[in-house]
Amino acid sequence: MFNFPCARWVPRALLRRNATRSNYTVALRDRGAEEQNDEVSGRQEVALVLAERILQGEIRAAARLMRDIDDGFKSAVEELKLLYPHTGNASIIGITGPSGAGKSTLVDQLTALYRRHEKKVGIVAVDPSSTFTGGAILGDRIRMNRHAEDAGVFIRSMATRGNLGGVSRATGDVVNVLDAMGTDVIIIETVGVGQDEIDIARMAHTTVVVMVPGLGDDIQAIKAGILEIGDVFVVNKADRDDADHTVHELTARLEMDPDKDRAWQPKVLKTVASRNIGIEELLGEIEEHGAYLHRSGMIRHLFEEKNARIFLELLKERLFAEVFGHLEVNGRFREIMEEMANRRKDPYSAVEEILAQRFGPLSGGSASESNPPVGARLGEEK
Ligand SMILES: Nc1nc2c(ncn2[C@@H]2O[C@H](COP(=O)(O)OP(=O)(O)OP(=O)(O)O)[C@@H](O)[C@H]2O)c(=O)[nH]1
Ligand SMILES: [Mg+2]
Repeated sequence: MFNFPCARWVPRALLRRNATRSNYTVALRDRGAEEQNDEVSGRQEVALVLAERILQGEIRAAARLMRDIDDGFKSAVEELKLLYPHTGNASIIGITGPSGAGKSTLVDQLTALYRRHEKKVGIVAVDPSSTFTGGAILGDRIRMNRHAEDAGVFIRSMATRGNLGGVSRATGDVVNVLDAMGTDVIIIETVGVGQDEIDIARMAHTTVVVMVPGLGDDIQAIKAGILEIGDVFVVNKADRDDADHTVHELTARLEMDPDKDRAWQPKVLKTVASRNIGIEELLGEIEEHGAYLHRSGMIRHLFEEKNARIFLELLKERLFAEVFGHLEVNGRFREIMEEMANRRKDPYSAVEEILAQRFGPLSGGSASESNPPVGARLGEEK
């Protein structure tokens, strides 16, 4: 029922010890050799130098760490700890919108433009609804093919896997790897439908919501959430007749926003991504929003919110794993389920007992009364 990834947890002290022993000969082995020598100790030594290599901008090391993140290897966490001090420099742009709206085409064009400005670009294409071999992801790769040979562009696809913390955490980790590697601009593409996508969009400093003509008639049906997260709106496929109608509808809908007096007023732009029309204006508006974030101090607020979210999520996850792991191993979970089924134990007392056993007497009586769960509080923030 509960699936914890079978990660190879490596004690930190051990990693440190190996740190002094390891050298670049180990690091420079190719992937095949690394896999053959995939004993826990072998992987640690290789893993250990990944962060160093990433900080020197080595793409292959970054790709390797991203695979480890995807596979849920806990050694990846050690690398992420080393990289964290070097993050916080990249501009992070989220591109979201319905399937087939032309997001990847837009990302491809934006990337070409950023490259002309000599910016290093990282692209993370996330498809939470697809399995790993999803065609959409392959499509993303193909559409961005022209950047494949460019060392200044790094493309990574993410899908829902058995990750601890889910696709949104893994995406955040991948973004941090790119950031630490010295990537100037990181573009995250998601299909904007569910909570996962909204969580991912909240990682971005600037979120671009992509719509297409025809959605205009249906605009009431567009999830309010999507409108709230947009800093810039794009009506792509503006080569179609009804583009102006959609722009009009979207603008009207944004004006109904109760927060419309906020300092940043999202604009609605038109693009024809497939013909590279409107891309410079879009990039200009993204930069304008970035400048606004810095000018107004909002960027600090974004970082604080993001940091709080990540910290609380991790804390929740680790506490849960810490407590539940024991319960499952010693069979206590089963017993509690039986006691509850027989009405001999209520869930409130069961949880309080378990927590008291693990952490000592609880302060302030029932946790559920005095302290709303962190997740609930976090959810209320927005
Ligand atoms: N007519 C027209 N077609 C476009 C435009 N932009 C993209 N397309 C086409 O629309 C199709 C979908 O484009 P993608 O870039 O893959 O769209 P996407 O939003 O990334 O799709 P998913 O990742 O599957 O959600 C492709 O066939 C593109 O060539 C445009 O401005 N006009
Ligand atoms: Mg796409």
